[in-house]
Amino acid sequence: MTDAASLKDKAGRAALEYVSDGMRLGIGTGSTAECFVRALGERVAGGLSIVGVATSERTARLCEELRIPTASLDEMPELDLAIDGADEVDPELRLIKGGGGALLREKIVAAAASRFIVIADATKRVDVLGAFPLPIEVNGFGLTATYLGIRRAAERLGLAGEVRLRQRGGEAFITDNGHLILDASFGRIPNAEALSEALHGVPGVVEHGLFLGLAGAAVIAGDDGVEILGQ
Ligand code: ABF
Repeated sequence: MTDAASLKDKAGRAALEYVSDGMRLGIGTGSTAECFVRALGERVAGGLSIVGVATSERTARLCEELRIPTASLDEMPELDLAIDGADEVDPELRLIKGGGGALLREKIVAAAASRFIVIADATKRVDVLGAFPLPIEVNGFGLTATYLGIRRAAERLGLAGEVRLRQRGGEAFITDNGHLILDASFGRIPNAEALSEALHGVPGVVEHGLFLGLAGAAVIAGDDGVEILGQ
């Protein structure tokens, strides 16, 4: 049985196949994305010429440490490729992301790229999204009102479950964008598109972790090797 860390590394390294000289690259957050960044750093040290846009302060620091050239999305608003991890991947490449708290910048960067490729170990593959609690980034003003709006929107779709404020070290987790995150344990989400639309209609919701119609392919590393979903 291959351990998760080596599967993440395998997925991260396999994604290098999609990177070519001169690319404008969206670079994701999380441990699998970190494997990709470290492998990318080796290639940059070997002469690969790319410029990256980081999706979190943490990723930006790692790129700086590895001497990977970066720019802001404002400086480079059109990207050739984005590579990022995920918490769940379904057969149609719908994703749940945001376990790392970077979903807002990750979604903006993924949408700014001509091609978005997900990297993950095989444990992230699901038939139907929802076992992983859905991260919802909220403004924080009138938090309870937003919470109630989220619950009502979900209930109208037949979804219910605990919606918890994400904490870190006993304090509310604050995203790089100064927002809060509510993690919604709705269970199986049979119609992710309907839930996505409903959540975007709740005042106070800034963004959520359903990434729909964004990923063109997924590089999935399992015990039997690396599988490519999509193209
Ligand atoms: C980030 O990576 C998040 O969107 C996602 O939650 C996380 C997955 O983390 P890991 O790769 O560490 O499993 O992109």
